[in-house]
Amino acid sequence: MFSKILIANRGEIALRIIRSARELGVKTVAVYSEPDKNSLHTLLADEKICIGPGRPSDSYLNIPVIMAAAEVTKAEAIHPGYGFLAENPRLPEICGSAGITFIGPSAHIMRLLGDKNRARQEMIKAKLQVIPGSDKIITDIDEAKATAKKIGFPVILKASAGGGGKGMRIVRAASQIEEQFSIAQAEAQAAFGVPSLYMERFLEVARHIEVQVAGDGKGNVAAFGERECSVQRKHQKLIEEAPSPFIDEKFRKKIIKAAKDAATFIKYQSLGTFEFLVDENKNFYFMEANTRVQVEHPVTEMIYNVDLIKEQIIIAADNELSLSQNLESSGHSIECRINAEDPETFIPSPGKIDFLVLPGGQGIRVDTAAYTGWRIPPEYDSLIAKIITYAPTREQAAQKMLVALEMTTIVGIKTNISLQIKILSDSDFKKGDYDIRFMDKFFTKKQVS
Ligand code: MV4
Repeated sequence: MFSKILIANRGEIALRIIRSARELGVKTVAVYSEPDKNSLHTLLADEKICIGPGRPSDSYLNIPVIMAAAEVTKAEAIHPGYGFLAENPRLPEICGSAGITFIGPSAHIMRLLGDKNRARQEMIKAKLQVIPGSDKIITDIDEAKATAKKIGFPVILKASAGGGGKGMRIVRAASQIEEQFSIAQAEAQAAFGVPSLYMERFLEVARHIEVQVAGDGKGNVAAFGERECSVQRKHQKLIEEAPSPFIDEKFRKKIIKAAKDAATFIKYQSLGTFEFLVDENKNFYFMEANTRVQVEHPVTEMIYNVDLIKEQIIIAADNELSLSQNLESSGHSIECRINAEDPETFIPSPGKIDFLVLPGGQGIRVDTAAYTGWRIPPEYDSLIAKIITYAPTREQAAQKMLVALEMTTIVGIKTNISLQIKILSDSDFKKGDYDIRFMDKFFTKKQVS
């Protein structure tokens, strides 16, 4: 096992990684930007080192400075968390040449799955069902028109360098394809520096369901059950749960097998997530794969009684999967993301937390780096806490969440807690009767009432 690792991240995920590392007897180095001087990860790590100003590109995204911090502190490995450098193949590459272990997949796997068109083609080879679409990058408008005609409207144009909803355009009719293609190409070029687009048929009614995997890079893969992530707004997930209320045991076996086969096919290494769209008839289609630990990993941890971050560190240290390949889950877990933002306008609300009371008790977990007196810096995302509940049934986990949300007090900044309470109280949510259109419908319903 490593004796010391550096955490190239901040906030709740930095604390989450410190916790698992300490349980493994591994010392930690926190890196922080100037506005994060009083952030909790700098207080709880064994060592800390300032890596620059608040702007992400000057600190948490600055590879040379992070490598220098690892060398100065003699850290043997780097954990990137999520966001920031987590899916940048340059980091594992440079770690390799510096003799430092990157806690995550190889640069090769990252490039393969980070290119969403390439990932799609690779998953066809792995015999996964993908959404009907283009078989390569579409380079001009004539090709776009011909492909759309072949697969049928509505279609969706996606940036190959995108993912997570960035750089997508839905096209509902042939008359719009020329305009939408040009816009999407320009957007992809501006956002990612690459104009590459691919096309899929747009599924109007679908659920976003993802499967957690862990692999050793040698073809051994453990696949966990699914997470249901359809409650999202503008591609930001708000609530995740495991298992999905939509999935029965027979279907679960099929989707887990698909993810496991896919990860085995590419000899996946480290923690990863395979995302699927599931239609009304329970057809499931590979959408994209993420090569990092995800924000919503706790719901899987709760029902499988596993510490995924610990496993991720062990895989990186030993090149071996210590997990049993027959995993069993029980109960139900729900996660609500608490954001520092106006619950109606969604405008971020950074500032000082004057008073903070977090919920607790049986089956309640809070992953956060917030504390009374902390000033949330405006430079970073607005996620300030994740409340996670666990109970034998979905109804009990949801009831527990409602009480936990009501017993949470955050004074000084605006949060989305009141919105989360309304979602948990919604009759369709309570029934588990929702898909990716849920939040749009939810806001429409609210206008009417
Ligand atoms: C889709 C889709 C329907 N059809 N692709 C969104 C995030 C990124 N991972 C891909 N996403 C989607 N891809 C096809 N072919 C629906 C989504 C999607 C979505 C789209 C519009 C509005 C909200 C959405 C929420 C989740 C997924």
